Amino acid sequence: MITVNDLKNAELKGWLQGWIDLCKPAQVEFCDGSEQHYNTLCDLMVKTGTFIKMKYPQNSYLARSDKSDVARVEERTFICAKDEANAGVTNHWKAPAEMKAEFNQIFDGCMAGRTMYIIPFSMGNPESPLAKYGIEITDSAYVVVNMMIMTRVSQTILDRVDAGREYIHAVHSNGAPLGADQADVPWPCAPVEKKYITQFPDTREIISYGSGYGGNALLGKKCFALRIASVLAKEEGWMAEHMLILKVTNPEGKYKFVTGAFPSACGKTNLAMLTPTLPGWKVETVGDDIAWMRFNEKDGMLHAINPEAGFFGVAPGTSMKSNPNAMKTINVGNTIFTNVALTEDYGYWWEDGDVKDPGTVVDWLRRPWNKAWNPAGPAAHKNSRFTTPAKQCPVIAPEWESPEGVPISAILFGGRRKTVVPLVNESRSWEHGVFMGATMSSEMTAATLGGAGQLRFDPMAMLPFIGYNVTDYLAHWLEIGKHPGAKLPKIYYVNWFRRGEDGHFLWPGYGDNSRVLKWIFERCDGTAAAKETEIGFLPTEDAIDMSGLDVSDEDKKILLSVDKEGWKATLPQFEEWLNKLNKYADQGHPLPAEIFAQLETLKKNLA
Ligand code: SAT
Ligand code: MN
Repeated sequence: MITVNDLKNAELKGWLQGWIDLCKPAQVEFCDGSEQHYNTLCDLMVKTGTFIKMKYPQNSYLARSDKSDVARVEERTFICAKDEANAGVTNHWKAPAEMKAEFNQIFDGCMAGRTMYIIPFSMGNPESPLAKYGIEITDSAYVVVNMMIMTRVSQTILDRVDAGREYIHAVHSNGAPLGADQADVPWPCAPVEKKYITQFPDTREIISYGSGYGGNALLGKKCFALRIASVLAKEEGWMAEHMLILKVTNPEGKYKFVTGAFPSACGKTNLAMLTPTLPGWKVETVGDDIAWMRFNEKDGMLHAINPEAGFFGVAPGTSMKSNPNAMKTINVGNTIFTNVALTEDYGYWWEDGDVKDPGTVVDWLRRPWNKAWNPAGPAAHKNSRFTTPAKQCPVIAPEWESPEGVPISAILFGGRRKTVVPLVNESRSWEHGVFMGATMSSEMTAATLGGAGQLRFDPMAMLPFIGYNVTDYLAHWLEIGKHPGAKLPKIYYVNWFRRGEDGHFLWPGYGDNSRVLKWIFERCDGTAAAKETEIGFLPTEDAIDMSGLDVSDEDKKILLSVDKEGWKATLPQFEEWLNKLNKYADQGHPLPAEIFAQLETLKKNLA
């Protein structure tokens, strides 16, 4: 086992030793990414009670979190840029020096009685020119094994960093030191008001304290691959986006790659692994959450890589009906379940899965649970997750680890809109597409603050993930559109969630979304028909393949037409939103004039 003293890189050594001196762990352990280390850590967690070994699927474990530590905590997430205007209206901000001073106190001794793990990892195939490396320090074995699934961890990466390769500095602690006579708990963490998820864009650092859950602690994911990467992408002329990547192949064997940005709970993972209902069409998966895209100078196209190596998917609602390929991926084994229910025979269970009534199970709060007892809450937490290797997915695209990435022909944006927004709408231009992304929105339900009919905006599905001012982010999107010699992807706004007056879904969704993908595929080839409307190019009535589909003519019409009055009524909300983004205009962060110009065009078209 290597130690800090074996390293040659003075910067790396100094950084690690600084954190060791501050955190005061009982021991330090380097991670080499080996199966042996993975198994050792899993066995250790079974002994300490963090993990339960499951009987099914094979080589899989269940973890149950503290009940206060179940999701990303946006109100405790900060962009520590030089000044507040650099963080912009979509982020919480703290001054870097202040934050560091506070960390010097709260990290002092925070790993007492615990092991500090050092994880060298790569986002993307380590041999890809689009990949970036990181080192995460953590006191959580749970984080180590999840990082081993979600990223590429290896000794080679440590060797390359030691030899001087650039890396992102990431530090995580559960914030629960263990006293000499203190009994441990299965899921150590700090109370919500002591949690901090911080990004320092100027020094490319991530420091996370107090939470062991998901994106709070697996720092390669949202913290690195989106918040920090979005800053790097702006500086270096590429894009880090909250997008799935899929490959769609037509019956003649011709294929294209498409990315899609959707807010959470809009079925991104399902779309990425879709089983087409159209005969002869095929969809394969490159990624389900994050895309890094860069211009390829040979073909002028944006090429995308999936920086991740696994899926961290929401369990409830995943079933053989909603996403058979995700179920098959999980069932290969080697999966970590977090906060799902445990069946009597040590298998998994969650709401809206394949088994309707599991009998008596142990719920995520470790209590006996049975449907017949009318329990107060669900057996699986609604943000319960599976962590599973992408390579196990039966429809993983052969190109998914391609070093040069996959050429992107189309970008999809979409939200959840019951009204107004048609099934699919092609942007007139890149700039118009950027406007569509900037005004991406979903309806709030009556239960959400703000009430029904109000829109919740989520630009490019990046609201909590843009590591700098959102206006500069939109300017960067426009800048990408001006890349010399670029063959830009076409941009589409899709809406699977339109409803009729009586509330029924107009569109079946799931595998039938392949019909929309087919139209987009053929638009990219210039062979599918469209009509120009006030809001963009919509499919003509018969341009979308509706063969064998049980949708009434009346519903088809609504799905493929422009609700002019509805759009007009939306305009004031668009305008209010864009003005809100523009808060730091006079501090050097104006919303690009082009975005306002697009709003004016839309107004004029609808007048
Ligand atoms: O917890 S994660 O940020 O990794 C997943 C999510 O919230 O989208
Ligand atoms: Mn996501």
